[in-house]
Amino acid sequence: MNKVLITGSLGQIGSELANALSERYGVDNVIVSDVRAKTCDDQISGCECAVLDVTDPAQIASLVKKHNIKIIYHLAALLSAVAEAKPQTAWNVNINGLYNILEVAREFGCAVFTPSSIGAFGLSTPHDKTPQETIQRPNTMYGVTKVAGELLCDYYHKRFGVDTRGLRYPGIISYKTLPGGGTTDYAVEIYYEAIKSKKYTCFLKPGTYLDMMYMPDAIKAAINLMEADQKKLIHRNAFNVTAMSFEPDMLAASIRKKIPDFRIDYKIDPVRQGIAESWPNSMDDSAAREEWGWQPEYDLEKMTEDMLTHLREKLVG
Ligand code: NAD
Ligand code: AKB
Repeated sequence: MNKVLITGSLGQIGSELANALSERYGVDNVIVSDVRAKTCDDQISGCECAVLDVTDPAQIASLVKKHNIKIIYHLAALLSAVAEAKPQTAWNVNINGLYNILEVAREFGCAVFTPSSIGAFGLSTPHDKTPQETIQRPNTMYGVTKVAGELLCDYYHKRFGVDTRGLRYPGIISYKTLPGGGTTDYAVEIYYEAIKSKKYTCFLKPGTYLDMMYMPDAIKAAINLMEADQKKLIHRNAFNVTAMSFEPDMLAASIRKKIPDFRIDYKIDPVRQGIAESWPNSMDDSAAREEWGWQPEYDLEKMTEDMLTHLREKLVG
């Protein structure tokens, strides 16, 4: 069994991917890592956890060598809102961190999974049914790093034969670990507030459509792509994947079916509203469906039911 390293493992996606990979490949074959040390609040159990700053190439090389790592799920990054607040740090972590991972992968023969994002698109991109291959002129630091990351991964595959693969994730919704400071975070916060106080003040305007996906589908997509036959992967580093597209009022209406007196109001954050308006309303993910069989399981109603059930257990007991 090839050993797997996850970077940024204590974040929203990494904490759930770590458990999924441990179940699939065995805890002894998964090494989790993050720039901060694991605490008892973190949701990861079982596997060895290392402190690893991806901006330090020597630390990455040493960990990969020590555990004979052959597959890296590279999740360490700053998300869109945080990256707008700290653009220099975002460049360093998102670009130099990725470059360091790819260099180590080249040297030690590792396959690399790197998530891109709907943030890789911009205002001049077609917003409806956004094609797999289209205009990518983002105006955020997050988007700049995501487009550059897609291209860098393509380059390492073509020039050095590194088995790089990636997805353009939409907003990911989950109940285990809170999101790390993105534009789509409202779609997680709203469920917490629905349980806690039956009301939510949304920072995006009604009518702001964005692609979204429930965490089990996001984890399934990453694993299925990494296990896919590489001969079939034409768009290997930047597959559009989506499960649903909605705007805040639709999400509130879905919650109201389960909590009838839930209310939503609005206090717009101009930074995150601007970012959201530059992103697709809905993506075309037919390349992922054709090349490696992508098929989401959760739609809005099924996700709402599952989110509310689990959050009730978590917050109310
Ligand atoms: P997150 O912010 O929840 O977690 C990122 C983790 O990276 C954090 O635990 C943080 O401590 C760690 N980190 C930060 N700097 C680091 C460094 N220098 N070295 C090592 N670790 C460092 O993010 P996430 O939501 O889990 O996202 C993971 C990946 O998926 C990112 O590339 C993100 O852009 C992408 N993505 C996420 C979403 C989403 O909705 N969550 C959507 C699209 C793409
Ligand atoms: C963010 O909002 O920054 C992320 C993303 C869609 O990349 N959730």
